[in-house]
Amino acid sequence: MIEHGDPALTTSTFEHAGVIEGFYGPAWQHLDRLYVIERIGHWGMNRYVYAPKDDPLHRSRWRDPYPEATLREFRELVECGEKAGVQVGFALSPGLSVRYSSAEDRSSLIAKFAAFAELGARSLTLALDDVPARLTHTEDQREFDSLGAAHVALAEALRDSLAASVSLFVIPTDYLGVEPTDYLATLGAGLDPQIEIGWTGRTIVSPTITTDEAEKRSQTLQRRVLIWDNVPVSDGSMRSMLHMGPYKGRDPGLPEFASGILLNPMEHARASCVALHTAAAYMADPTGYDPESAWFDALEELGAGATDAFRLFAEAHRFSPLHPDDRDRDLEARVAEISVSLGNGQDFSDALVEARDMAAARLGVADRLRDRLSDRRLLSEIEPWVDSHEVESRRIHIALDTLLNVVKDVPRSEQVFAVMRMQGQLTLDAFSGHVSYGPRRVLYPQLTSMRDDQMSLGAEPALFRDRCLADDIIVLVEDLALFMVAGER
Ligand code: LTM
Repeated sequence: MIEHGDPALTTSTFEHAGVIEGFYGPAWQHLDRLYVIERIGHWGMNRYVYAPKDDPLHRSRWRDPYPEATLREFRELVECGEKAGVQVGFALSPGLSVRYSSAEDRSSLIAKFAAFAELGARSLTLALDDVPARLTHTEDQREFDSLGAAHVALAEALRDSLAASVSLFVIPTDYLGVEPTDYLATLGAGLDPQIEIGWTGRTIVSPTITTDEAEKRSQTLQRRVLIWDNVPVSDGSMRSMLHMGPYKGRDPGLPEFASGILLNPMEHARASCVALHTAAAYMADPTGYDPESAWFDALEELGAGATDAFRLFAEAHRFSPLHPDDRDRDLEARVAEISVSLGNGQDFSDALVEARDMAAARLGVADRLRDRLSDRRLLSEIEPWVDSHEVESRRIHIALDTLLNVVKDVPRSEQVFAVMRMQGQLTLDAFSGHVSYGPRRVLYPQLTSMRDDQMSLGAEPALFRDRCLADDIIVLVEDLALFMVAGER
């Protein structure tokens, strides 16, 4: 861990550059929050927002005050941020139960936000995402023309209660998509231009975010957008995934139409730092950003003690909507060489030996990480995937090793027994539900709208099936080995 006072490497071109801890599932531990705030400050980011969906006092029980002990921890976060150059802010998400027309509810919300401001928080967030997209209480339907009007009234009351030095972010209920909605037009026209309004891109986990899309949304909102980027988050239907690829697919021109980017991380704080480190490099220099060299730098730093093993491990955990083709690029390239040579009737034995040796190197990754990775909290976060990586690496190794035995000039019986032995060995390894080398099946929440009448999945690839590289290699070996032992010699 770096010492406080370690200077930031770079600064961001965005006014707001950082992290919003806004995922579903177990929230980070205090110690990890301190670590991330320190690190992102060092990498040049300047914002952290506390908004964990499953903290009841943030969302379902938003009216109840935080206990003293939690407020003490929050103060520590603010102080840590001050030393690291990171403004620490807090969010509340009252939309599941708030009565927008109730003076009492408005006062409770304002008072709870005021407690954050007293701790020294300089940015506060009203999170109205994932709440009913219509007014549900009769008294609200009587008082407001629309949900948008109710949200404007609440946000404006909050803005009026805060000192001018405190920034206010609003995460709207329509937070994704590019086309205007009446709701967004109401927010754009009604909210003080100083209030930032969030947007996740054209879907929830946007594979790319273009300057044109940001421009369009900023026109509707009558201000630059604040991007809530659902990278590298892995909650809900994505929990089997570990997203360790570099930040990618964000246009260099975004600063013109986006005031900032806040990344929503995984529940695994330390593992999220691979994406955060690379995103900091993008935000420091969107035009010169090179995802692969930024990724290399991130792995060097975070994988200290076992960098080579950490790189091989991360390589097998890049798959996500940002990297839908990445399963383990070097290994995959070598296996593709075998297929191509085979198709052309050429000798593939060198490529096969190389691929088998690559599998052997991957088989040693688990032990090397367990023995040598310096960051033991990182190791414990990734441990289930270290296990699945070991299981899948063994399956790949068994398959390629079998093929090497089959292609040798040995008695037919040895070839046949090698194929039969392989089937026995492969079925011994149980799958764990944690994904390495690409998913067998995963559903990404790629919604196209938050409106009941327009909601659908599917404009972006959402369901990824049969993408496991280990399975692909086994199928290739099975087909080839069975073909070779089937015919006349
Ligand atoms: O993205 C937003 C604005 N809200 C939620 C997040 O809390 C959640 O973590 C992500 C990913 O599942 N999706 C959301 O819709």
